[in-house]
Amino acid sequence: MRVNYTPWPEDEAKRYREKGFWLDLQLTDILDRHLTSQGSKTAIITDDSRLTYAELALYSTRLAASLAKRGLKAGDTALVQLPNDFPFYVVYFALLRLGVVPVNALFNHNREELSHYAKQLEPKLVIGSELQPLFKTADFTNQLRENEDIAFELLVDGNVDFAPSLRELWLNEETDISCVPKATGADEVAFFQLSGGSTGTPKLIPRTHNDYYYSVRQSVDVCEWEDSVVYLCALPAAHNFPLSSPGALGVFFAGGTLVIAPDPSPSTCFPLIKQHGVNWTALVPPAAILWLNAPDGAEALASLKYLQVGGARLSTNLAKRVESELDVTLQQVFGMAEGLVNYTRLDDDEWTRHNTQGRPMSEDDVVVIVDEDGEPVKQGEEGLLTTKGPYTFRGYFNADTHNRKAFTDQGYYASGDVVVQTETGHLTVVGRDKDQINKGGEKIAAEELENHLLSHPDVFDAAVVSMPDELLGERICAFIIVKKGCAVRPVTLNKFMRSKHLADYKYPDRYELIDAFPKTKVGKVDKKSLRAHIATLLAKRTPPSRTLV
Ligand code: OOB
Repeated sequence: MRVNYTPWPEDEAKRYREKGFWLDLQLTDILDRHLTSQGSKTAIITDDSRLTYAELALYSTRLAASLAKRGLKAGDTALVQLPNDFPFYVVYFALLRLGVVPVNALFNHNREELSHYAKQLEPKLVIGSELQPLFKTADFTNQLRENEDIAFELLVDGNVDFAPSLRELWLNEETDISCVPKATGADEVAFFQLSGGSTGTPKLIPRTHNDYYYSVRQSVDVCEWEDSVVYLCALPAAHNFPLSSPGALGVFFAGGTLVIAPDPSPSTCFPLIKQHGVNWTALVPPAAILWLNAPDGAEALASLKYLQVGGARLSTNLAKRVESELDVTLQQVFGMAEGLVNYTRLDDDEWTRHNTQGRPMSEDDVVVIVDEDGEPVKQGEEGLLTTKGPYTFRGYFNADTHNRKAFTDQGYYASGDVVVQTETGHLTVVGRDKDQINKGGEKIAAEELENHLLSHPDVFDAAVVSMPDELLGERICAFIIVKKGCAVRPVTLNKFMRSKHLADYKYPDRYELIDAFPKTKVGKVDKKSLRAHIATLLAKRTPPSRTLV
């Protein structure tokens, strides 16, 4: 095992192989299987370029060869941050070919998140884009090398004088592609997914070739994709939803065409859908609301047959509106980067499509809904979702202590979602028992923000909770107890938080002064009552605290 991970128990691994779930194939097979029959078909369309399957395969092989020449080898790790554009996939497949294991940071991740991943992974390779200010100059990567005491190769997509240009490496026709070493085992970690997390430090999720390839094939099967699929990727490319549910990898597996949008706004997406005859896409609920509110939606979306919505709860009311106003069939998707993905099926009845978030995609997904003591609840009662299966991971990377909490004694992953299961096995997400905010599909760990807030000299204590928001579903409210004799203003706190260089979506949207936190019976901060408190203030339209004293 080159990159360390918690393997599946042997008997389960054996069953997944016997059932044909695990094929012992590399993820690169997703691409390479098409080369003889449809190499000349368009695989990717962006605003200003088109790539055939053959080009995507060739570019990724050339890049792999040139990285091998630079000394990178199977088992090395990489930190990659690229925007929604075709280089993301060239790099993804190049690293898979070499067995270099990347974490694909989201494009809005900032200095803090990237440094954190680098610290965990000690990457031998960093790839960035000049569209991201951190990679416009050498400062950030120099600091990274120094602070974390690591040495890595740096490639930048763009024209900078301190690093080689990424694209030139794959455009170089002189590259000797015979030097790409043979693929590594399908039981190896292929790449890391990012966890939304509920702890102070975001955790990495090792995904193997076997488990991920199965999740892609099974997703394609459930969605009945064929080579006629034209899918628009408008959500961040690295996210599990548009990458594999069935997402871009599903498109490549099915032999379809991937259209890439830089963002999910109607003004960006509608013309692309019209121009390229897009028939499938995936959105988070806030983007679906924007689409509903845009003029001429149904007309612009004439070619669109199916709209997936997931990442956060979609209300029944919105689910109905999506189908009636956009004239599409809705597919709800309730998934997690850790594994389990639930889909409503294309032939599910209207009630199921509008009121549930789907059912597990694999016959071997085991879902057990339990109460607070870990005892299974009766069918139809709400409880905590625990799960295991052929593509659900068995442990976060290098996080033994956290893993003991994240898994039950029987080895089931406890996702922290409160769900109800129907008789048909469909799940409705009714709440959450994890210290996380879900801001329109972006997950924020309360503890991560609390730690930053606590480092302010005038802050005595901090508790971060979600507050309701019409568009995003939830936003972030930070309750603050100020130290005796001190006074701070929300603007100062906001400035202080900005100096931490976090991803934009993580900054608190509101700060509230409080004298003391309400406590639960066992003496913990009672976040439920803080959430109720801020919801009441919002309902009464009470303006936020001006000064926290
Ligand atoms: C997807 O993955 P993550 O890892 O960003 O977030 C997982 C969490 C779930 O545990 C749940 O709390 C929430 O996001 N979630 C939903 C949901 N889909 C995800 N909550 C309510 N309704 C839904 N439809 O978000 C993800 C991964 C693959 C496919 C789709 C979404």
